[in-house]
Amino acid sequence: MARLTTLAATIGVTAALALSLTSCTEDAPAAERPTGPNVVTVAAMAYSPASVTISPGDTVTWFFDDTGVAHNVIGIDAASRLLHSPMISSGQFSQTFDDPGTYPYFCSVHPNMTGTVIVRET
Ligand SMILES: [Cu+2]
Repeated sequence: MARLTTLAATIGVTAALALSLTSCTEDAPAAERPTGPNVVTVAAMAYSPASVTISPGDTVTWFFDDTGVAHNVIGIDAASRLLHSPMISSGQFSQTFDDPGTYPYFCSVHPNMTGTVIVRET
């Protein structure tokens, strides 16, 4: 009897999953998260991952997806010369890093949102 109940539950979950997959709405397509290894998602009041390590010449892309809350990417100290994105609630911002070093940044309206780009030595 217990086995039957488990089986029924499994079928129920599978059916629910199939239903949710087919009921995706087609209107107002959400922006697709860019693919690639150096993408930082800006959501839930945080940068994720908060730290990315890249090689010189690599580009980091921030994908803004925080349900309408606008954020930016502003470099701290020396990094401020390189990192200054617009304040946006959707879309993306990319920056190429040519020089090895550590580039800390934050969101100027939510200073507890912080992240770091580390450009390794060649
Ligand atoms: Cu913010």
